[in-house]
Amino acid sequence: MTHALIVIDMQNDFCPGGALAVAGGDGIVAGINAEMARAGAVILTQDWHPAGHSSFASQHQGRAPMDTVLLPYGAQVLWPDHCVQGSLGAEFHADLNTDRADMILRKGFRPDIDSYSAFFENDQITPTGLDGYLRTRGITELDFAGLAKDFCVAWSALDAARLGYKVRVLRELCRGIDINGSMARAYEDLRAASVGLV
Ligand code: VGL
Ligand code: ZN
Repeated sequence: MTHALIVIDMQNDFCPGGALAVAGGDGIVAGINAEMARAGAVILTQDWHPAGHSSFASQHQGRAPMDTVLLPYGAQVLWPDHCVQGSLGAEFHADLNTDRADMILRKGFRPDIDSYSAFFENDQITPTGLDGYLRTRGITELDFAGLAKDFCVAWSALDAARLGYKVRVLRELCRGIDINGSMARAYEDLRAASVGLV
């Protein structure tokens, strides 16, 4: 078994009614559950921030959500408070089939650094451990689905390609935020990295 489905951040806060709602985010849950039946391994990621996380606009005087600031590791978009550890918003969507998951990977738990990608935090150096997990299981082919297409899904897929995995993004099983051209840029970057868009 060399294939895994990686489901990115299918959490209440990224679904309609949540703190950082992605339009139609809840509309892909059933399709993702169905896709799990075809997957060799299933891995879920969970955005998991401590209260007062540095990616929250509330922590930056005079800044609003969706502003970009410069943090020590580079540019960082500021978000509404979301996916706070232990909160209802951080829980997976109630209809997501979490029973099928071999592993749940939490990310974004360090107060001073955000982590869009499932592989590296936003400094693009600090590993989450997922690469080691996949390698030691002999998994080489990855399909990505989930939220948000232009941030955590795209960054994860790009890192996976860079790490040498055979990567596909299941376009219909993702939804995006699309701020400041982020969706067009994500598609450009994914195509340039030869990520399959299916
Ligand atoms: C995400 C913004 C902030 C995502 C997570 O899952 O795409 N986006 N935290
Ligand atoms: Zn986050």
